[in-house]
Amino acid sequence: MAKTSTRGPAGSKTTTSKIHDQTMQRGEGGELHQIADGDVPLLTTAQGGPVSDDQNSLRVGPRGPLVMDDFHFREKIFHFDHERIPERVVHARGYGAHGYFETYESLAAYTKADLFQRPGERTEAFVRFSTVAGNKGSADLARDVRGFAVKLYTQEGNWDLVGNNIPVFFIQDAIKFPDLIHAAKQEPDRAFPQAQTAHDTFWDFISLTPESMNMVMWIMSDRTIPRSFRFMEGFGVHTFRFVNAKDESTFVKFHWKPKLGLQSVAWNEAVKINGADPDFHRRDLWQSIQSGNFPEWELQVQLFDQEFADSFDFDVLDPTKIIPEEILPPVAIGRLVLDRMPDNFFAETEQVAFMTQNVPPGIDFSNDPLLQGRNFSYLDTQLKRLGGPNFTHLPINAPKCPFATFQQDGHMAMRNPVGRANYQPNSFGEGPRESPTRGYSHFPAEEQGTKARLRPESFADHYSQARQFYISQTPPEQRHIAAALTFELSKVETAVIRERMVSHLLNIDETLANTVAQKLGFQSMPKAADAAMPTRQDLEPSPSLSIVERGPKRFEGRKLGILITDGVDAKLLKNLTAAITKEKAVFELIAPKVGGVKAADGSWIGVQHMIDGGPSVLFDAIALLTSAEAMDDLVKEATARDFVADAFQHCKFIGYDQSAMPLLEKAGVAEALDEGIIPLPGDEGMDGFVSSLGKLRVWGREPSVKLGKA
Ligand code: HDE
Repeated sequence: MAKTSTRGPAGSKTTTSKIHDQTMQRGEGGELHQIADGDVPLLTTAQGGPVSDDQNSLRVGPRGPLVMDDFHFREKIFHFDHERIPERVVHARGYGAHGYFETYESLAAYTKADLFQRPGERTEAFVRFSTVAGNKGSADLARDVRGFAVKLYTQEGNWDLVGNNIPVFFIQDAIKFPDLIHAAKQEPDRAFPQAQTAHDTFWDFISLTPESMNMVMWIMSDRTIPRSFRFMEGFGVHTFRFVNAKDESTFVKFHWKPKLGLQSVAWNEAVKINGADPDFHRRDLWQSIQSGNFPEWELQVQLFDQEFADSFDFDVLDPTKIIPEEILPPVAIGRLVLDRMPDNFFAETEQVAFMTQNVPPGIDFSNDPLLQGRNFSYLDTQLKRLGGPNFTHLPINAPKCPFATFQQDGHMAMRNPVGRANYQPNSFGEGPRESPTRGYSHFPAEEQGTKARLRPESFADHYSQARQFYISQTPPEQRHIAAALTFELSKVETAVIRERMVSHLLNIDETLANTVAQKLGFQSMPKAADAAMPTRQDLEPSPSLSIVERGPKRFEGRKLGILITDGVDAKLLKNLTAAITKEKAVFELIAPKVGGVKAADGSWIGVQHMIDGGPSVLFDAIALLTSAEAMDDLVKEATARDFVADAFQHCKFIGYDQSAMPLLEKAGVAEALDEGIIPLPGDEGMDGFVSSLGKLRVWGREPSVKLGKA
């Protein structure tokens, strides 16, 4: 039988990050073992029993059957077989990080919520970003809404603000949620498409659900293909209430505004990123936090009273509507910084349980029927997913303030009440008691009405805000909406569904409807959809709805891809990378071989990618620092030509030194040099180039490339 001659101390901790020396030893039968040595922790079973051989299962003779005595094998395989838990029914693919929320000023006048009382106070936070429709293993750049779920571990209990990166939703009543999600996810008979809304059942449901039209404009905009979680807005969506110590209520809508501005990718870019790096958003968050560039958002609130609500054009309880920021400017009340990745993805990001009903005193709900339905749903889903009622015992879900309940037992109970009395009132003076003064009090809203299944008249206008969103976009963004609708509907096989959608578009914007119909090859236009209320033409555009208007002013936080070759001018490269670093942006080097390149001065420069592995879609802008001698080979390389042609097509800035001109020519770019194609170092030096990069895209180029033609 196998034997090892040395072992570490039994029970030594296995959670060490130190890399230990492991030695290989041969057992009596000649088998090789890696053995615990010196301070190497000893491998044990989950029961703590020391393990002698983790390479070979117990058997009778070298070629004989395995035996049931092998409790180590049994336990190891048993545990492995149970490693998976059900993925979230929606928002299955997600990525999270820890951080903190910092309050700017006391909000005592509006809310008694403890976290908003003291300026400068920090509250621990965990945030999980997600896509909605795709399964856990789907790609990051699916066209989809992004979840933006924030857990704030306040001193009066956890507050979960479970929002999205879009401030409106598809439906007005939670009872329609299963239908919406069934229609959006893969079709049940064929189990595809995954992580795509471009299919019949989704557009069938949508085209039969006029209340979704505002959301349709948002999801067909570039909001659903964000460049990074770091450059997205987040929204609480519903109207909530702030409640102060005098029990006075103020309505509130929550907005997270990214410090580095908004940015999305182009659709053609998204398609390619999904192939080049399906983990693009994960990697981006990981890299930026690990390198100390902590993403930051400001929490802004729109505060209003009943009088404003009554005078507003739409019902503030309708989650398919916004209150334009130009009408009710949001006020900044704090900032959220993400500065630490989880130690373990499963333990934290996968097991985190967000629930809209987690609110501390001072924050309350409105009668938004979607919100009220959500308050019912989230607890159920955690029970199913995490397997029992004790999911709050998991460290990621447990409050970080003192807490005491009489809850006990159940699967995996790690905390039970101590003492004799596990109830109250009791005569033993044991256990916690409720407090009418310190405990959560629900806002005493007066309610009355007849019990019925109905939808209020005030929810009936389905097109006006959809139109407002569309007319608030810049021309490139309007082109993208038309292109996205065309693409999605081109994947719909059932002609009547396409027509039905265009008939809705006619109620939103006639030019948009005509463009889409023409691009889809309609022979004639359908008539406009019957509308419960006519579309209002008098709503002013709201520039704050445009991503381009909310874009960054600088290249900070973005990534430059620099293609270099043998013979590169090392000094030029150094000047460029120094200018990028000064801008608080990052760069990665790409070369024909991942081993690196030999610069003109003989120095060796290491790189991050070979050309095939580092296409330009992974970067916000590119630079070409090459050499005349490397050009002959480089121009023959299709991926090098794509590197340039894609960057051009995606309207990115391209810096180049003169030696790269043949590559620009071969990529079909040389004859279209515009202000975004910049010779390096150029008149204003590298700083001038880097400051141009702050514009991110040369939108003026777009109509001349295929991408721009809707
Ligand atoms: Fe969710 N939603 N949702 N949702 N939702 C879930 O809870 C649900 C809605 C949102 O990163 C589930 O833990 C209903 C709106 C996010 O873990 C589930 C309705 C908004 C996340 C659920 C909605 C959201 C979820 C699935 C219609 C934006 C991911 C797994 C009334 C304001 C949280 C889970 C995370 C997750 C139900 C609509 C955001 C099933 C019934 C509107 C960000 O409970």
